Amino acid sequence: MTVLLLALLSACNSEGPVTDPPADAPALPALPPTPLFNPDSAYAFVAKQVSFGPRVPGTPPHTACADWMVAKLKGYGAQVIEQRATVKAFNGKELPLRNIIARFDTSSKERLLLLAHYDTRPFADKDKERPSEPILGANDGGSGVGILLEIARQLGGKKHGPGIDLLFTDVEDYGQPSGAITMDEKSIETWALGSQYFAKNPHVAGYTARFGILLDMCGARDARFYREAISMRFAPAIVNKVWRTAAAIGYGDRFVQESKYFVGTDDHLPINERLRIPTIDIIEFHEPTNGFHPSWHTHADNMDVIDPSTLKAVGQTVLESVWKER
Ligand code: AHN
Ligand code: ZN
Repeated sequence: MTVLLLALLSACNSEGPVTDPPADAPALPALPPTPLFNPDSAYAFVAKQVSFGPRVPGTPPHTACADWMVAKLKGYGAQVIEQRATVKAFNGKELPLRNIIARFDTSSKERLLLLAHYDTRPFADKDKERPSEPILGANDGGSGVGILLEIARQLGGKKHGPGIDLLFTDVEDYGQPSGAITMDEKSIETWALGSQYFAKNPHVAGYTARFGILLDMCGARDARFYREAISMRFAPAIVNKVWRTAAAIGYGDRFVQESKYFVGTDDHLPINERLRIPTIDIIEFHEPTNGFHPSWHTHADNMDVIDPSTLKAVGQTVLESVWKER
């Protein structure tokens, strides 16, 4: 009797029977482990961009930074395609446009698109001091590019699922000054000129991709990323996939399962609207300002804002999301 009672008790405590998988279960091919995103390397890539000075289209620091990016990307084994054009800014100024596309595994017909803008805002229109001078754009511009360059370093030569195109857009941030959200159609069209150009003139005839991920302002200390409204309109399944992936690898605190409407437009809009590639925007929502980070479009957008642990949370989540895609 005592023996039976003990047996019953231990059965209640156990988590259920431990059994081997059935012998006829198909063996899944093991996925190669996801490369480790190095936050110090990404941080150094942001610092390097900032060291050129403001990357305003048509200025020498912009050219020097673009040349450095192209050399780096080629060094990691990418095929690099540049798109050059002249575009007109909202103020009538003619600007040289230079989109940079780095292609990995060009033989693969299945593609994924990762993008970020590398130009920086030509004025600090949200700053009380020196509002007509250009900003350093460590977070706004620098962070997304830094993360993508580290992803390029990790992808170089490694075979995984779909081929990857990295798109570094130009002339994203030369738009008509306005607040977020409250932008009319005409004002919206003055932003993201490089992405608009790409959507009308893709680098490969008939280009498409399974999905796209845009990185914008992904470097500030303690940054939180909410489900962004334009992304939810065009690509809710991709938002869910990426946010779930973040939680699965331990970044659920950074990627919050809540939607916020605070972005007027961004580089993902033309890609969604014209190319019909479901593309999301990973962009910080800053709770205290109910919108962008306080350094946004000010001279405070410098290296003091950038924290490697934020670069890591975003970079590892994006790497994991593309690596698990078969
Ligand atoms: C607005 O919503 C006004 N701008 C989002 C695009 C942007 C500008 N991202 C960085 N700078
Ligand atoms: Zn900006």
